[in-house]
Amino acid sequence: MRRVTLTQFLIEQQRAGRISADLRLLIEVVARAVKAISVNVSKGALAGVLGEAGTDNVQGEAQKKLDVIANEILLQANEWGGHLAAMASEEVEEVHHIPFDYPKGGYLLLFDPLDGSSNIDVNISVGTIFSVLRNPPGSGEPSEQSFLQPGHQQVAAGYALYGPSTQFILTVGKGVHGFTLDREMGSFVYTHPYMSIPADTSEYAINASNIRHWEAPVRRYVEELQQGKEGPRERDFNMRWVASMVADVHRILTRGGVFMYPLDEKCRKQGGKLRLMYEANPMAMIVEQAGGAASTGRERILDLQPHKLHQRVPVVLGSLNEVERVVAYHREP
Ligand code: AHM
Ligand code: MG
Repeated sequence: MRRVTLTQFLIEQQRAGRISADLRLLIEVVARAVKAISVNVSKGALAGVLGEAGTDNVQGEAQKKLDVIANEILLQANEWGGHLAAMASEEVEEVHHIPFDYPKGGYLLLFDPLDGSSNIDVNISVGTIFSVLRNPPGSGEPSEQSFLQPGHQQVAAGYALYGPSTQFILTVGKGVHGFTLDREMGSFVYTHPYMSIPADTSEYAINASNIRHWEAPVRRYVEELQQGKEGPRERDFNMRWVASMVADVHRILTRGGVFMYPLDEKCRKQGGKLRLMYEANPMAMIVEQAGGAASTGRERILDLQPHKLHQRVPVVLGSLNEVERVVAYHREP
C-alpha cells in the first residue's frame, strides 16, 4: 500500500491551490514541534518531566513542567522560519513577537501547548491544539487586536493527541485529515482521510460533578439522557469524560458524541472554562469541517467576535442533532 506522509499531503494541498507555500511550511513546523513534544511526553518520569514547574500561567493556574517544555518547543520551532507575524500561547500573557533578526511572514499562530495538564502526572492522554489566522494586511507589527478575529477566519486548525499512538489532526478548510506518527520513520502517515462525525449519537461527555452549578437547559438535557429508555429520549446513553479536551474531541471525531463544558456558576464570572482562541475556535473549525456543530449553547462558536486573547467561553460541540437539541433547549423560556 502506498504510504502518504504529511509532507506529501501538504505538497499536494499546495499544488491544488488550497494552501500557500508559507502555510505549508507553518504546518510542517508545527508537526515537527509536535514530534518533539511527543518524545518528551512519552519519556515521562524517565526524563524527569513530570510534576509542577513551580510557576503560574496567565490564568493563575499552576504550570506543569511539560506545559512549559511544550510551550518552549512550539515558540522556538516557529520563530525563525519566516512564515509568522507573531504567536499567542495559552501559557503566555502577551503576544509573542518574532525576534527582530528573523524574517516575518503573514500568519498568526495560536496554541494551547499541552491541553489536559491535569492528566500529565497520571499518564493519561494529553494534546496540543493550534489555530492559524492571517495577520490583517497593513496592520504592521501584530498586537493583541490583530489576533481578535472570529473563528470563521481561521485558515487552518488542528491538534495532536499524545495517546497510545501520537496522532495529528488537521483541517485547512477542506475536510478533516488524520495522520499517525510512525516512530521508527519519524514521519506522520496519512491514516484517516476525511474524518466525519455522525449526526446522531448515544454518547455524551461532560464533567457531571458540576451538575449543581449548571444552567437549567443543560441540566434538563443531561437529565433526559440519564433517564435512558425510560425517559423522553427512549434509548440509553453512555457517558465518557477524559478531562483532556483533545482526547474527548478525538473520540467524537472517531465515533460521534457530544462534548460539553457549559456555562456554570463556578466559571460564570470568567465566561466559561475553555479558552476561545486556543481551544474552542480550533476545535469548532475541526468539528464543523467533519460535519458536526459547535456552539456556546446560544451562538455558533465560529461567529463569536473575540474581545481578548485569553477569553473563555462555554462549549457544546459534536454530533449535529444533539448540539442542535442543546441549543434549542437554551432558546426555550
Ligand atoms: P488545560 O488547558 O489547563 O489543560 O485545561 C483544559 C482542560 C480540557 O482539556 C478539559 O476538557 C477540561 O479542562 C477538564 O476540566 P475539568 O478538570 O473541570 O473536568
Ligand atoms: Mg487546554
